[in-house]
Amino acid sequence: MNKSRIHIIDSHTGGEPTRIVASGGPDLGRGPLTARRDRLQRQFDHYRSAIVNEPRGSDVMVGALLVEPEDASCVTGVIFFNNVDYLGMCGHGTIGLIVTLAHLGKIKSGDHKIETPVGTITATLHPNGEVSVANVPSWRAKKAVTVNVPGIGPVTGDVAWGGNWFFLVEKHGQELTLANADKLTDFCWRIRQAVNAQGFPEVDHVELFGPPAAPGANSRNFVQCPGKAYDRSPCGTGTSAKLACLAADGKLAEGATWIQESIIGSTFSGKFRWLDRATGKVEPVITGTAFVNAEAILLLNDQDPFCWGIRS
Ligand code: PYC
Repeated sequence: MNKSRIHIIDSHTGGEPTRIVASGGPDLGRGPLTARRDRLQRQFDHYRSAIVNEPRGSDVMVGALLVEPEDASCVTGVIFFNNVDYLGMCGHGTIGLIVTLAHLGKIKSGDHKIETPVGTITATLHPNGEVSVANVPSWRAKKAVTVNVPGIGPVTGDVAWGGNWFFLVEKHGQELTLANADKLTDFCWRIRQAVNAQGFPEVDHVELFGPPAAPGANSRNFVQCPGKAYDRSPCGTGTSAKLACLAADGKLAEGATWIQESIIGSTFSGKFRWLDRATGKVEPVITGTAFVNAEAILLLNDQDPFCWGIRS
């Protein structure tokens, strides 16, 4: 019997899980992270499924494979993935990654550069345990796009990049409560199909906004991830896309704080700095906390018919 072993460390960031692959993942060689992400997808996608899908994981789990960075000044490179595909960046996952590296004794408080397939970011571990992520440049690509959603009618939102592509909707008539999650899931999925069909095939996250419940928060969101699960955290890349839209609309000043609440009541704080007013590009900085909650060895037994996960 052939059993390979993968060392994983689980954490959650505002309720959203991250599974860091510390060792035992496939060897992707060297070179740009985009090429290594493509290699993972083409040749080793069964590892993604084995690590995050059932029976070891769940639709909510985000995986993160640590790889040697190209730039030696970076603490690591990372490729994020989920139940269906690969993510460009992941904000909650980066906060989980930093807390995990500290748990492993690999970093101390201070700034740490990390390579991702969509650019290098800087994460700061604060002495109080909070983590700030200075994300990749973010911007709004299109304001007020109206799509006709079958079974719903016209829905208007902005298309924005925050390390992943989002469709951000303010006016939707939905109640953003956890009890309503199934309905919100169906609602967002229909919107995504319509947005993809109507000229934005790259959009794979849908984000609804509504009034906050948490004291001091500016807004609550419901974020649907590419594989239909909803983000339990306020979504770092989604909050980055939101900050880009707020900046473009002049609704939030450079350096001012925005508190984004998730559907389960956890919060991130965000700020931005202008990179280029002409193109609307900002550098968002997202701050949150994560907790390591498991450390384990995954056993890949080639006699197990579901060794590589249940794939849809
Ligand atoms: O925090 O950026 C994020 C994220 C993306 C998907 C799930 N979480």
